[in-house]
Amino acid sequence: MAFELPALPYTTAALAGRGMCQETLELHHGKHHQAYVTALNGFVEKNADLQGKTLEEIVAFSYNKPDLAPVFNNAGQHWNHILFWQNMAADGGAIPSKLEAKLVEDFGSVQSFKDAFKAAGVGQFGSGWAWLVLAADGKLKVTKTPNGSNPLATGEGKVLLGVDVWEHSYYLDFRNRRPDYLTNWLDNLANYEYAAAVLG
Ligand code: MN3
Repeated sequence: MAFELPALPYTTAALAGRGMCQETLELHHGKHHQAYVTALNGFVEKNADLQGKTLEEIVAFSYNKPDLAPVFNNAGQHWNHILFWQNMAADGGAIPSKLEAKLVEDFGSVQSFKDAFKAAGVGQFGSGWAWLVLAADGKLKVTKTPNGSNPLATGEGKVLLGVDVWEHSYYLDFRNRRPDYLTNWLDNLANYEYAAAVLG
């Protein structure tokens, strides 16, 4: 069965008052994410090795295989964006107490977590993603990946939050100011309820 673009969990206008305008979401979801899904389906159609595999299996299978780099890029981006839409909310920014306690335990303070996350996003040269993951040692960690890669592929941990730092994610709202986009994302858009649910 072909992969499909998931519906957004809110309207394209829902985040406009929180620093992500309707046009950004229309283009990002309807054009960019759709293009990854369409490209991925095209690769699966032509490659029997990919058929019958879940998205997660295709990401793992194509990781670090130079001849499958286009497959990995599009499968990774499909996986990343499915997560990204869930990682934002119209009432984002509020951190549940259980997650807050874990952030304080592992980073020293909520602000230290935000500083580390923002530094990862700003420090990702070119396109990519910044992540909050639960690592195998049980600690929360911040990491970053280039282009379409993700912690599922690299094995860095279970993803609690991921933010898209490709320019298409913020250029209409923040122009070249990626640090401002990330500050706003953490304070007003991030769905910490989702992150807390993953933490369990
Ligand atoms: Mn994107």
